[in-house]
Amino acid sequence: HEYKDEPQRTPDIVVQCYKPFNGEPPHGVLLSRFITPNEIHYVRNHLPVPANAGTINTHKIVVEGDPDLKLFCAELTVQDLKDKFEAVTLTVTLQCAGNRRNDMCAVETVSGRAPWNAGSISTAEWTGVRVRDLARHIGLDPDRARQLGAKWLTATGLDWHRVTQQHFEASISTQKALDVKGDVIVAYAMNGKELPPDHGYPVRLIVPGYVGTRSVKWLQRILFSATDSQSPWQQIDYRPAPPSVKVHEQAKPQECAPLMALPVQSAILMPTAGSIIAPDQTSIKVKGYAWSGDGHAIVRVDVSSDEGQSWTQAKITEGRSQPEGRAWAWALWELSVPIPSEKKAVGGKMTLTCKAFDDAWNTQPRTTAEIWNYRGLNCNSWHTIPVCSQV
Ligand code: MTE
Ligand code: MO
Repeated sequence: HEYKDEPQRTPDIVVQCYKPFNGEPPHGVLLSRFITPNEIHYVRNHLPVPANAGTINTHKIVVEGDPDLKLFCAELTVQDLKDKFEAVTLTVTLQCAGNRRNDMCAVETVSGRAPWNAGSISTAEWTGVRVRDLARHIGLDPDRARQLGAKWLTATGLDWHRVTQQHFEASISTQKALDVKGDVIVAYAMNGKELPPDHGYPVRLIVPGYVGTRSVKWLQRILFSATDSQSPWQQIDYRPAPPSVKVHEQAKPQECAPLMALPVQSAILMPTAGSIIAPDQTSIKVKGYAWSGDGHAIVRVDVSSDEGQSWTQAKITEGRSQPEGRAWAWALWELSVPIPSEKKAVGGKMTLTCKAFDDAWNTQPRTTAEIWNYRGLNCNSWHTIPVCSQV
């Protein structure tokens, strides 16, 4: 009965898990739009959708500092956010740390629950107010934060873990939160509409360029303090261990850094794995996305049809003109790949692989094995899918 207040969801979403709800958009639809429609934006919940989230008229968020810091404490309604602070709209791609976990599962069993395919990533236009402005409202700017040693911002959600009696919570550095170029906002609109229940109604944090889990939904409190959240989501879960760690009992989370800014990623969404090449087909249209963390723009995407021996540059069709150093959204790309005649033989097999480069010329690791971790986090190796000719 914990899950009795779950919202209605479109049957189009590909469900990874019902309780808590996790689902990814159908890949064809995801790829057909630069901005993902609200109804099919991937959903990653750790807990039941909170029933006590109030409405956009009654909900309040608290912005405060640890008592030692002697900052003001502000209680703000959504109307206060709209009245007292400048509104900003940002196009942001959110990606779950579990995106492409299925590729990690293919190397070795992982403990992360949902075997996400390459669709736990989506892009939306988020409207809200800058956390930098909220901090200034309680007397905190970057200099003051440094003097006070207020290194962390902790965001608390309204969703609740019945057994451990904890609200969902995650932290980011105050440096990122207050950076003019960090673009961290408290959002009250998604693609021009109120946030849907699954995406944090009525307000959520948006931390562009960082792993999705820092963008805390159903936001009830922002706290500045010297230490980060002691929640398991901050201290344990989102810390990739080296491949030598096979099970949770062997892990030493305190020796592993938490995921914050994510590395460069790309994936092929069209064709889908296992697609059949028709006998008269001489080429195949390959399409996908590429994205990099921390505001890095995608500058090139290459595709290979021979396991990475040779590569051809794809055409970036959307997402090329984003603000410098603040390219928070993905790029979409496509390429027509010729099919060599020997691959057209009955039962002939071919693979398609992509990799992207960002504007710091970071690229993706070749194999999944070299970055495998027992939780199946942060899979950004070359993305390969098999296709074959008719049998
Ligand atoms: N915030 C709260 N309060 N509870 C959650 O379970 N999940 C996080 C993050 N914020 C979560 C949360 C994770 S892991 C991800 S990837 C993103 O929300 C997903 O956001 P979305 O469901 O809007 O796509
Ligand atoms: Mo996530």
